[in-house]
Amino acid sequence: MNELIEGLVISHLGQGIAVQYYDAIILCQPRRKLETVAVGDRVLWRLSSPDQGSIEEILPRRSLLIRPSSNGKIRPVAANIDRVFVVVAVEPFCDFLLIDQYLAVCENRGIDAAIILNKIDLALPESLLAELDIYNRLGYPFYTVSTYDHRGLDALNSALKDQTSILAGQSGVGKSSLTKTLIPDLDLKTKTLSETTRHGRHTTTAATLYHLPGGGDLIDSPGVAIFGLAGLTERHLAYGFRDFQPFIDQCQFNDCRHDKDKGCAIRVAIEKGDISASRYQRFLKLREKMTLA
Ligand SMILES: Nc1nc2c(ncn2[C@@H]2O[C@H](COP(=O)(O)OP(=O)(O)OP(=O)(O)O)[C@@H](O)[C@H]2O)c(=O)[nH]1
Ligand SMILES: [Mg+2]
Ligand SMILES: [Zn+2]
Repeated sequence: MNELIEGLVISHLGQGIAVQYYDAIILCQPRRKLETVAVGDRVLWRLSSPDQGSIEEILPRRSLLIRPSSNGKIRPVAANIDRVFVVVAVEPFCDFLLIDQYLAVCENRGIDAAIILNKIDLALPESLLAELDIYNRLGYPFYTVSTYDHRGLDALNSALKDQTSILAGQSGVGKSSLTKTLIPDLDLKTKTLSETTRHGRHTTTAATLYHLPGGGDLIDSPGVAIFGLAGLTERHLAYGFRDFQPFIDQCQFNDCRHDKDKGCAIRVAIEKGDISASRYQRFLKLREKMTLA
């Protein structure tokens, strides 16, 4: 029997799971009945053939992002994440509903969150900056960058140090461009990965973990659906709005839906300007989306 070895899951590939062990990347299959393995998982694996492995165990996770899977269950997508960086850009249009959704998930899962505005080499509308400033005032770190002229990348690099981060956001905002800019020898690593899998060209179809030269890991993720509100209740959603938290317990009724309810402290806070009306409108929209799902 081969001995068990600890490794790090860096990507899901069509033919299996890429596990990193020192400088090697080993294509592994999960053993039968193992729960779903996620990018960022630390696992125990063993060699099952000269160049392939079997994942025997998932080590305890310190955080987990999930999404609904096709069979109505939930599926883990990324594990051991310290911070989610929500990437938005001057174009395509900034999807604030998506930002609020990501932040609400992070708030509930005990994962830090920050926002990156990319493509600041393009003309910046004042209204965009004003709306994004709301998040900064709520305590979410805010980075403005351009992968074209490299503005803001030093500050972002320092923020990524010594932790595991994931880039999330709409398709086309520049997550992969940022990853490539921050990790100069990325093409080399991608090549190693494709050689291991004999899969040809690498595209952002699966979340992939890379090591940053200055320390820390960065996961580039595909498109929007990397994680969602799966597993959260209406109550969780309200709690997920950080600006609501101080007021939730002050509502007159325990089961307040913060809508047309009598004595709702959230609505009073909006009238006083303590909660932004646009955030509140998006809360209502997200809640509707949740009940439809
Ligand atoms: N003007 C400008 N364009 C950028 C910048 N960064 C990336 N782009 C462009 O934006 C487009 C999308 O970039 P990607 O990095 O592929 O976007 P992504 O977020 O990885 O997209 P998905 O993988 O589909 O989720 C490309 O055409 C890039 O050249 C930037 O700083 N400024
Ligand atoms: Mg990409
Ligand atoms: Zn209320």
